[in-house]
Amino acid sequence: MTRIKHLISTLAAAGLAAGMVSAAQAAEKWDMPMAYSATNFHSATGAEFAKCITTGTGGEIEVVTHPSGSLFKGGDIKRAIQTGQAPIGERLLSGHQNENAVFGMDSIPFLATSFEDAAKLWKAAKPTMEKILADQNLVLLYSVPWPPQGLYFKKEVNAVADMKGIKFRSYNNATARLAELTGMLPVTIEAAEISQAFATGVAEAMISSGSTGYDRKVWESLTHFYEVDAWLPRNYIMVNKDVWGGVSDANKNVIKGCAELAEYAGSWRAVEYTQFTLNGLKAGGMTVGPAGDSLVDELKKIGETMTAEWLEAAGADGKAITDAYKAMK
Ligand code: PCA
Repeated sequence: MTRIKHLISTLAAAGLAAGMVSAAQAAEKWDMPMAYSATNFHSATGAEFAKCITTGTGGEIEVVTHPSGSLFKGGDIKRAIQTGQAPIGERLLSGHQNENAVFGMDSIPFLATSFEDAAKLWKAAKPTMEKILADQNLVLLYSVPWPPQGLYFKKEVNAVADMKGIKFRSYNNATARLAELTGMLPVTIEAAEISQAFATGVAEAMISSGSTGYDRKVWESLTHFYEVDAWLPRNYIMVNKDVWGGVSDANKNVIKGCAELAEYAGSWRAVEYTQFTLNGLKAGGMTVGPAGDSLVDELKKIGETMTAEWLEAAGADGKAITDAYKAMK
C-alpha cells in the first residue's frame, strides 16, 4: 500500500509541475482503441488510466479511450499501433499467438489457474514480452488478467463426447485448438460480436470468463456455464515506440506511474468482478457451477497435449518462461 501512496504523491507532484508548463506546450491527443465493452472492468480501468495521464501531464497529453472495438476492431488494434495509426491501445495478449507462440503463454490449459499463479506467470514472462514487443516497435505499459476461463454451452455437458459438432466461438489459437481437440468446430469471433453470433446460431458455445458472458448477456442464448479455471488470459496496453520516444521524461514518469496504478487497480477489479459476474449469469437464468470431475479429467488430458504443442512452438523463450514460473511456485 505504501508503494501505491508514494506513486499517488509522485503523480500529484508531476501533475502540478506539468500543469505549470502546460500553457507553453501544445496539447497532444492520443486516441486509445480498446476491444471490449465500455462497462467491462478492463475498459473502466483504461478510462481511469487515460484520465490519470491527462490530469498528470497537465493536459499536455490527452488520452481518449474508444471501447467496444469502435475505433479499430480487436484484431486490428496491435497493427494500428505498430504502424502509428493510433499511438496507444489495448489488446488481448494471446490474440497474437499466430505471430509468435510466446504470446500464448497465458492460455496454456491448467498451467496457472488462480489470480496468484497468473501474476507469477506474468512476472516470469514480462521481460521476454517486453523484448518481443520492443522488436515490433511497441512499448508495454501495463497488463491486467481476465477472470478464470470456463465453458459456456446451450445444453448440459458432462463429457467431451457431448461437445461433438458444436460450433465453438474462439478468441485465439489456443481456444481454436481446444475446439479441435474436443471435436467442436471453431469459429473466431471478437467479444464485441458474440451476442449476435449466439443469437443467430453462428456459435453455440465458448470458453471465456464469467465477465465476458455477463458483459454480453449471453443468458439470452446460452444456458450453462461450467467453471473450469482453465487459464487466465491477459489484456495489455501498448504504446508506439516512436511516439513514446517523443514524450518528455517528466511525462514518461507520469505515464509509468499511471500504468502501475492501473495494473494494480485493474487486477483487483478482475478478482472482484469474478463472483459478481457469476452471480449475474445466475440471475440471468443460467446454470452456473464447477465442471464434473470426469469432464475435468478429460480436459486435463487435452491440456497436456496443448502444453506439449505450445512448448514445442514457443522454443527456448517458452521454456525459459515456464521454468522461471515453476521456480516461483
Ligand atoms: N474474455 C475475452 C478474452 C478472455 C475473456 O475472458 C473474450 O472472450 O474475448
